[in-house]
Amino acid sequence: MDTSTSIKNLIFDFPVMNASGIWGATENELKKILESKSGAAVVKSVTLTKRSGNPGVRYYKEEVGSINSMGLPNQGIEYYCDIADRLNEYRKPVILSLAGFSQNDYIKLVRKASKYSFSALEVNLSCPNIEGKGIFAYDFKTMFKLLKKLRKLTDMTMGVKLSPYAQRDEIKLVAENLLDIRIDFVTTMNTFPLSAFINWEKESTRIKPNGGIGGLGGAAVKPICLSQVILLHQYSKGKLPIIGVGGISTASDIYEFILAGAAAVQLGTSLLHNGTNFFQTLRDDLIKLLLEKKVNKLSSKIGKLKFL
Ligand code: RRO
Repeated sequence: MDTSTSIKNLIFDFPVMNASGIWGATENELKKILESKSGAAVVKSVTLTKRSGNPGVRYYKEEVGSINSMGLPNQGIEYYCDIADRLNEYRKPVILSLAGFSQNDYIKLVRKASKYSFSALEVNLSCPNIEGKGIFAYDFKTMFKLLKKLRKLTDMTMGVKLSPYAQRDEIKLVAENLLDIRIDFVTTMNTFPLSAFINWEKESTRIKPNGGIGGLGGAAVKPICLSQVILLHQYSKGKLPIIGVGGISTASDIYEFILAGAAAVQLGTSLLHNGTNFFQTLRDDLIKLLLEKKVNKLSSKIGKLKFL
C-alpha cells in the first residue's frame, strides 16, 4: 500500500499534516508533531517579532465548527530559525508559515527564512484576524505583485495560503497568476473570515477579540474548501499542487480531498481536539479504506473526481 505523495522536494510518506496554528508554535509542540505519524510539520505563522496574540477568549468550538481570533501568537522568526536544524533531524518536511503586516514584512521574513534549512515556505496571505488590515488574498493586484517580489528572493519551495473565494473568476485568476509567478503550491483554505457564534443564554459573543468575530474552521467549511480544491485543480490544469485544509476529520474526508485534486491535506480543528495520536488513527483508517477500494497507490487518485 503506497500512501505517499509529493510536491517538489516535499515527500510525504503519509500526506496529512497539521494546519499552521494547530500545534507548532513552540519547539516542543513541533517535535510532538514530528514524532507522530504526521507526514510533515507546519510551523505556526511567524511574524518578524514575538507576539502574544489577541487577549481574552479567542477560540470556541461547537459541533458545526470552530471560530478563532488568535491574533498570530508566535515566538518571532528568530526563534524558529534557531531550531530549524533540530527539527530537520526527524527527516520529514518542515514547512514554515510566514505572516506579515506589510509587504516589507514579508520580504524581510522570506530573506531571513531562506537562509535556514526549512523544506518549504507557506506564505500566509489570508489571516482573517488582524483588525484594521485588509486580507492580501482578496487584493489580487497587491497579492500578485508581492508574490512576484518574494519569488525573486529565493529558490526555496514556496506556497501560498489562500482565503476562500466565492466566485469562479476569482479562482481562475488566482490559479493562472500563481502558475505564471511560479508559486510551487497553494494551501486552501484559511478559515472563513467574518464568522461569529453567539451565546444566547448570556446574550454575548463567544470570543472576545474584534467584536466576537473571527475565522470559521472545522466541519462547516468542508464543502467550501472542496470547491476551492476542485476549481483550483481545474483552472491550473492540474499543474498547481494543492494542499487542502478545511473540516477534515476522517479517512474518507482525506480521500475526498485527494479526488478533488489535493496532493496533501492539513488538519486544523480536528487535530486540536484529538491530539497528535490522531495521525496514527487516520493513517490506519485510510489504509483500510484504500484496501477496501483496492487502490494500491493513493497518488493515482489525485484529481480523479468523477462529474455526474
Ligand atoms: O493567528 C490567527 O489568528 C490566525 C491566523 Br495567523 C490564520 O491564518 N488563520 C486563522 O484562522 N487564525
